[in-house]
Amino acid sequence: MGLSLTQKIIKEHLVEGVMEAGSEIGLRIDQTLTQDSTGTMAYLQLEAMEIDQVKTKLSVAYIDHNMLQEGFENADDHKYIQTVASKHGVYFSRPGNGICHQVHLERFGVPGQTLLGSDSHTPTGGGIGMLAIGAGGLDVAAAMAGEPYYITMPQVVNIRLTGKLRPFVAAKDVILEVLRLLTVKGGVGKIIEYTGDGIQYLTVPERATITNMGAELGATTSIFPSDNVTKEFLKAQGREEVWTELLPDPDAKYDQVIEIDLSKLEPLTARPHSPDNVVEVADVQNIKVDQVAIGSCTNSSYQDLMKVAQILKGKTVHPDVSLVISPGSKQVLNMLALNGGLADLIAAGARILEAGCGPCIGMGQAPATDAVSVRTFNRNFKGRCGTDSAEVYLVSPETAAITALTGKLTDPRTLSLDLDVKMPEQFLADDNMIIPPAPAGTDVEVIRGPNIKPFPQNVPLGGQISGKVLIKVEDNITTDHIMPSNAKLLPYRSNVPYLAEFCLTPCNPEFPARAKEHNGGIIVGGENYGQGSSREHAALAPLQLGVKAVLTKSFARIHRSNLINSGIVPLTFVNPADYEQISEFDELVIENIREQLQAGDPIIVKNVTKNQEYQMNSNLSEKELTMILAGGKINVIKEKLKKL
Ligand code: MIC
Ligand code: SF4
Repeated sequence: MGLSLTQKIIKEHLVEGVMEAGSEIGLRIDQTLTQDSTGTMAYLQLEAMEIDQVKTKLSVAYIDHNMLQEGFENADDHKYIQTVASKHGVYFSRPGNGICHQVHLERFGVPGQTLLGSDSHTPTGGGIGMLAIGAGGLDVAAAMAGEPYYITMPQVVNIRLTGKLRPFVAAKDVILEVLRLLTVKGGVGKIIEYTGDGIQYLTVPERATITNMGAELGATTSIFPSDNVTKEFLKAQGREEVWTELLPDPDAKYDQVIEIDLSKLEPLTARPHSPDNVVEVADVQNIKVDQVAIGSCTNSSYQDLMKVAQILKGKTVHPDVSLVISPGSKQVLNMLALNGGLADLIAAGARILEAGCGPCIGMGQAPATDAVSVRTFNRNFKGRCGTDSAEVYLVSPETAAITALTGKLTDPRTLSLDLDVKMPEQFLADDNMIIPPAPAGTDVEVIRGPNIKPFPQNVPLGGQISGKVLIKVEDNITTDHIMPSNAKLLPYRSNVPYLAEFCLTPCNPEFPARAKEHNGGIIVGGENYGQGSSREHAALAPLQLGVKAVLTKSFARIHRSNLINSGIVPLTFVNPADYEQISEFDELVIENIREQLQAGDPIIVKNVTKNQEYQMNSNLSEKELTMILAGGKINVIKEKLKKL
């Protein structure tokens, strides 16, 4: 039987397990990436593993998130990352060089290789034919130390793209359509593989827009074949030598096949407050808009920003709109500066930021009270933009640009303009903002500022878990709810005790105080708990507050792993209706938890307050069980090191 592209890459990297959906597999990781807001933690953990030089083919540390330097904190973290990277054999991408995913695609990605990144949008690399997976910082640190990455072998879903996009319908509309079809939990436990005649018309940055936002489906990753389009892109980046052809076998078998005719797609938008709340732009036209934000790792390629520049050329941004542009990389910004595109953007009134994540993670440019903000980003969760009452719509760069001119959400096909943006034959490939590591053995001093505090560490699991239900939350709670990130909090990513004071506060401002009052306890959640980012702070902050277990209808993949890595027990209801029975402040007890977990049968949770019992699944793999019993991954690694 033929193999899918995913199976081919997994087969090539399989170090443990069998390639059957549902069984645990260990993968050899070729490349890693970190960014600064998850990176400090990842490198602290790497240091704790006492590894001298990273064991990967390539590891890169990017600075792209914490770019506002209101105080010393972010600059301290940048210095720490720069020095620790240099010491351990990691390349360092300086602040200003761009967003990790975009720069990695441009300068480092290699078709057929595996990439593990401490950021949920690492699957952007799938645009170039990499198997690129997002994970918590500790998993990435372990991969840098040469450990395999363990996952449950996902199902492989084939999305066959046919036809060709019509003018003013964009790659963003393709992934919004997939989100409309599958929803934000439709990709959990799955890898999405794109094939079909239609992919020949999609450039690598367009493909990367699609794989990037596969994160919003909850998918393990998304991938496109490596074909002539990939070759042309790599050639234009001066890296043709890393290209190899990588296609699925013609008789490859998939777990599910979905067909999308590109020629039938319309410009789409995800309405507040979820990326799967998708409708046609034409159906919600004329909503008055206060802010337009263009950029992010989803949509700030050269082509994206040149289209925006052509739409804005010679015009002025609507008087009621603030247009902000955050370019994805120095390469793109520099090329636009040289070809006049940047001048067109500035002349039209765009507010130009440095290359980085910027407003996507609420680092500045928070909209006004009750404002409507139209963004080319990937997430529109409530409050993520920095303003709780703002309404965020996600759209393509074409829709965003015309909207900035009209002041109303506008279907870009109303433009009487022929866009003419071609892929450059040659990108401006200058890696002067990437610093190679010091040669192995060099004595590099690692600089640690006062912002870097020790991270909480768990103890081995005791005989029983008991505690109050500190909070009960609904479906689709994001890590932005669990551990909010914005310009005020992001600087404290290396200071978990401080961050913990804000844990789950968007759901209930009392949560941290409750947790302290009751000496920790238990969280109860609905479906897809912990969707969104890879930040392990969404597990470390609850750990800091004494949370012992999280009971939900289902978990998002990365957050579940982060809980396990932190030694917090994740359980799901055998009977989801039991969720309704539990109330906040109920006293729960799980007796003989170690034995119950080891037996592998449903776990009995007693509700002492209501005199009820619930059955819960743990679904722990052997490796996960070891971590939970040991009180987290670091304890397992330390044990292993002791034995060496
Ligand atoms: C995000 O888009 O939410 C982030 C910020 O990039 C996160 C990582 C983080 O929280 O630092 C992600 O997507 O993993
Ligand atoms: Fe940065 Fe936004 Fe991409 Fe996260 S989603 S990596 S914050 S640009």
